Amino acid sequence: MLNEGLSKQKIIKILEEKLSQDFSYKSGSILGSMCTEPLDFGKEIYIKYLHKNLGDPGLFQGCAELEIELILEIGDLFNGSNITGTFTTGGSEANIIAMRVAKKIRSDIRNPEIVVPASAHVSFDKAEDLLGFKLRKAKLKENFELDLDYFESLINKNTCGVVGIAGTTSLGLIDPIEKIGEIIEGKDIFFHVDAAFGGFVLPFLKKLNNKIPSWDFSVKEVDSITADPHKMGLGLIPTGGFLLRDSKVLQKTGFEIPYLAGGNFKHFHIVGTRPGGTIIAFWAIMKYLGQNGFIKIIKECLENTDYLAKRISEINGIKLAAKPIMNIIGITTENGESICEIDEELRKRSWMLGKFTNFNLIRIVVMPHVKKSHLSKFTQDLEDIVKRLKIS
Ligand code: 0PR
Repeated sequence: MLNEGLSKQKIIKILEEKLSQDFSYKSGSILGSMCTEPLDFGKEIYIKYLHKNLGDPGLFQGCAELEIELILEIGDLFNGSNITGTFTTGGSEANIIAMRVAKKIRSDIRNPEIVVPASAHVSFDKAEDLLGFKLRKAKLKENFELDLDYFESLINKNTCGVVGIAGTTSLGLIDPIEKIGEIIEGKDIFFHVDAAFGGFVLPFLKKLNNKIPSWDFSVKEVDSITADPHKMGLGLIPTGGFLLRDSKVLQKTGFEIPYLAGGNFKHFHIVGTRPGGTIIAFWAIMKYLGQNGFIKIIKECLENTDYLAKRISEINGIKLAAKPIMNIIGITTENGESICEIDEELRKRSWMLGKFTNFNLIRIVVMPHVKKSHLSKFTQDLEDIVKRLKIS
C-alpha cells in the first residue's frame, strides 16, 4: 500500500486504462451472458442508497419494509398470495438457501437426497457440496427436455426436495412443473423452482399471448422460487430473489442473531451484511417500468431472438439445438461434429458466447443490450466460419 495517496485524476486514469480491456455490453460482443446494463434510473437510485445494510434490518426499517413489499409484489406476479422471501446475492445463493430449507425441514431423513434435472445450474452442485445431501440428476431426452419418468424413478423415501427449472441455463426451456407437482403431491417433499432467468421473462411472455405452461405459485405444490432481478429484471448486480410460499419456514429454519444493533432478527441468508441499495433500486425499477415497460423490453428481445433463429436456420451445417421459448438460443452442428472449433473461431472475432460441451451447443442470450445490428454482424461471421471449417 502507498504511503501517500494518489490524486483522484491519477486513480481514475489508471482505472480507465486497466478496465478498457473489459468487454462492454454496448459493443454487442457479449452474446452469452445473462447479465446486462442495469436500467439508468436503477443506477441513480442505487448510488443514493448504497450504504443501506439489510444484514441488520432493524436499523433500516424503511428499507426492510420495501423488501417485504417488493417480495409481495413479485409473489403476486408469480400468482401467489402473501408470498414471503428475501433478496440474495444472486440465483446461486437463492438456490443454496432453498436446498438448505428442503434439507432442514426434513431433519427426520438421515441421508437426504434432492432430485434435479441434468440441466440444473451448477449452484445445485455447490449446494450438495456445502450442505452434504445427495444430488440425484435426472437425465434429459434427446430434445433436451426432462425425462420425467427417469425423474420420478429417482424419488424415494430419502428424497427431501425436488427442483424444476423455468428457463434452463443452457436453452431457456421450461420443465413440466405441473407434472412434477403431481408426482410429489401428498408427499412431504419440498418443491423448488429455479426461475433465476425465467422469472422476469415468463409473466410478460404470457401477456404477449405466448402459451406458457404453469410454472409458478399457481402450481399448488411449488414451495419456493428463485427469480433474479440482476438478469432480465435489469437490476443491479448483486440482486437475486428467493420467494417462499410458507412464511413459517423462516421461523423454523432461520438463524437467531440476538445481538444486532437494530434488534433481534432471523437470518436465512448465506451472507450476513447484505445490500439494501440494490433492493431499493429494483423497487424503483418495477415502479418505473410497470408491466408495460417490461413487456416492451421482452418484446424487443423476442423479435431479435426470432431474427437470430431465422438467420441460423439459413446457414448450412448448423442448426438450433431446440426451438426457443424465451430469449435464449442454442446452436449446434447438423452432423453432430463438435461445436468447439466454431466457438473458438467466434471468440477470435470477439464474439463471447456460452459453450456447453456436455450438450455440444453454444448459447446466445438475447439480452436487452443485444441489438439486431449486432446479430446481423454476428451471423455473417458465423456463416463465414462454418463455411471455412467446412462443416456440413
Ligand atoms: N439458476 C439459473 C437457471 C441460472 O441460469 C443461473 C446463472 C443461476 C441460477 C445462478 O445465478 P447467479 O449467477 O446470479 O448466482 N446463470 C448464468 C450462467 O451460468 C450466470 C452468468 C451470468 C454467467 C453472466 C455468465 C455471465 O456472463 O450462464
